Amino acid sequence: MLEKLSSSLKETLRKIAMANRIDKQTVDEIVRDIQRALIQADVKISLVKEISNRIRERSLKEKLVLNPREHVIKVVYEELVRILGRGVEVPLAPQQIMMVGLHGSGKTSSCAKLARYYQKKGLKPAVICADVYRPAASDQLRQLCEKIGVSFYDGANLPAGKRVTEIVKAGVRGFEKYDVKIIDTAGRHALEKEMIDEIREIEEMMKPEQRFLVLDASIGQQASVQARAFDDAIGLTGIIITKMDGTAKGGGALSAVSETSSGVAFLGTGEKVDDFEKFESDRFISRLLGMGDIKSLIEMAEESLKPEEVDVDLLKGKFTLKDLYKQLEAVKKMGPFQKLMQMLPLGGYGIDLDDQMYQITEDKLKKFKVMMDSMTEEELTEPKIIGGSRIKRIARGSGTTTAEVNELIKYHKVMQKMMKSLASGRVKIPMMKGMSIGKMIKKMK
Ligand SMILES: Nc1nc2c(ncn2[C@@H]2O[C@H](COP(=O)(O)OP(=O)(O)OP(=O)(O)O)[C@@H](O)[C@H]2O)c(=O)[nH]1
Ligand SMILES: [Mg+2]
Repeated sequence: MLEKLSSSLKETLRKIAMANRIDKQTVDEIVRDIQRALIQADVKISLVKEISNRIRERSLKEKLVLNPREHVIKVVYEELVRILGRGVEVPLAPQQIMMVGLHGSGKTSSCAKLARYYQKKGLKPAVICADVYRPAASDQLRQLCEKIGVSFYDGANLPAGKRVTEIVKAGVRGFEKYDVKIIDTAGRHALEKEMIDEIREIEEMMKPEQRFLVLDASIGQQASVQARAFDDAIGLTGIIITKMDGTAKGGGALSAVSETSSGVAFLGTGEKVDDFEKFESDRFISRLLGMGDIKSLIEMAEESLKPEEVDVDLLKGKFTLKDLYKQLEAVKKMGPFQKLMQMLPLGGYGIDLDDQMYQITEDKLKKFKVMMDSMTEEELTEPKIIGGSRIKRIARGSGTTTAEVNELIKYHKVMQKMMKSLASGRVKIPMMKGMSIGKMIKKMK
């Protein structure tokens, strides 16, 4: 999905991490890369310009809370989230949902996907087919529903020549005991008056809580025209963009939609019924950037920078192996170590870690923990006392080598020194648990 955009943005972030300094020239370069990536993904030029200006402004003028590289990454991330919109709330409650959209946009498939979504959340969905124009329409929907064990109604029991509104009314009445009633409607080739009249009529009669427009991602920026027209007709509550798996233009549809009064609710990412996901722009961007849960990382970094959050004991200059251990645990809790390392501005130290090196680093940390498990209480609190014979014993006990134990001791010394510098106020490093570990690792390389 949007692979090209994703890989260019990842490359840009890597450049930021590797930059020696964040100055005007670097920011200009970053902005140019982002522009190129967004234009290729079909995002509207005016939006691209806007995001460029904002990144330039914010990167250079905003007061720094994080270090300069992290600050730029944060700005880029927040601005990308902003152009995609936040996504819309989709309540997990009993409700009626009406699906509208042009011919072939993916309404019928999305009805089944949506039913599956609610089913997985523990609600009981049912689907009503209100497409009497295409003979195969009801068979298609019935088959999809049968596959996932969802009840289905198409008015087959009503007299011939029934109107769409009668079918919907009978269906909703019949499914009274169901939580979520999803109504599929017929598509047309264009925004014709009859189609609009028909969906208006259904809308006025049923007053469905949700009115979802289904859009094919490959229409790109055209998305906003359609979204506006349907919004005028029935007041949209959300948009489902389908076929995200098959186009490089997904950025166009996504960003165009965020310009309308409605936002993206779901994404269709394939033909199978489970190829469907709730849209949350921050998650989506994190994934495009290949950064795990960047939002929580940024929040954590910011929080841990607040003065009152600083661990006083650490700053007193007494930094034991146990403290180191605690920090390692914190790193673990924060999720995949590799992702964290990728977030760190390693470039400033001229370190370019490839994937394999990340892996070794994580293994190394695991080993450190095993070694610490082989130490006595005294050794853990007063690492100074660990001399040659103790090192040998610890290595034997933990199945490691003396060189590896030495490395841990050195690791601890560097960290302790950094803590002391921090306490004296000479050096300012982010107190993010884990960030400091990362910096230490870099110093050791
Ligand atoms: N690859 C991919 N194909 C999809 C996706 N969503 C729908 N399709 C395919 O697109 C085609 C049209 O989907 P439908 O669900 O029938 O579209 P519709 O809007 O109901 O079409 P009409 O009822 O004719 O207006 C089908 O072949 C689907 O399998 C998606 O997210 N990814
Ligand atoms: Mg259909």
